[in-house]
Amino acid sequence: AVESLEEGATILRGWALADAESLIHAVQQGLMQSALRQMSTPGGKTMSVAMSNFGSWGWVSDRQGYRYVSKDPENAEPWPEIPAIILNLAQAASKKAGFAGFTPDACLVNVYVPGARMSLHQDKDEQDMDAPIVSISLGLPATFLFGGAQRRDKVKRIFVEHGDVLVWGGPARLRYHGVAPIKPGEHPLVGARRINLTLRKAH
Ligand code: MD5
Ligand code: FE
Repeated sequence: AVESLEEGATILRGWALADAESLIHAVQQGLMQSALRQMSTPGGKTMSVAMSNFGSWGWVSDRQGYRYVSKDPENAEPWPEIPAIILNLAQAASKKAGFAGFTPDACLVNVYVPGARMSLHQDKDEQDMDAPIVSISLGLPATFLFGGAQRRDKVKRIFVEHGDVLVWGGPARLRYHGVAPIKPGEHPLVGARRINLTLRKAH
């Protein structure tokens, strides 16, 4: 089922379901090379979400700020390649949502345990704001917070679950957004976690 949320924002419910086991396997393989870690914010807090990256560019946060880097600071090696199964799914989803020719060079892996959350923010560390962002949800469900162009704007709550794919582009690309604290639970394939794969064109 394809739902349009707002101009530029599309939910493809269950779009990743058929590939879920292969996606999870590919994520686990990549994480053996670049392990999950809890990054610090520039303000010195530890993020509740554990992260890693695949692709030519990986998003990192530390006391110096937010940026994309080509090597994993933990092992000084390039990030693992974006697994083909993830890349193909993201390209098919973006095309379905009306963004042909999406060539992501960054895949952020976000892993949420119950209680983990992501506060309201904009994604503005990428150079190409014309490219959409594709987000693949696996494991425990979440309440996605979809705001406006300004932090104070009213926020819509969107329930996202295992297999859902969201495409954010055009006027939705710079909306404020976040994730409410994950509720306790156990997912049969993933355990007590939510995995979110976020594909972007960073450069
Ligand atoms: C997540 N991750 O569920 C989300 C999925 C992040 C992040 O927010 O920065 O890692 S990406 C959601 C997104 C991206 C760009 C625009 C909008 C939402 N939006 O307009 O709401 O872990
Ligand atoms: Fe974001």
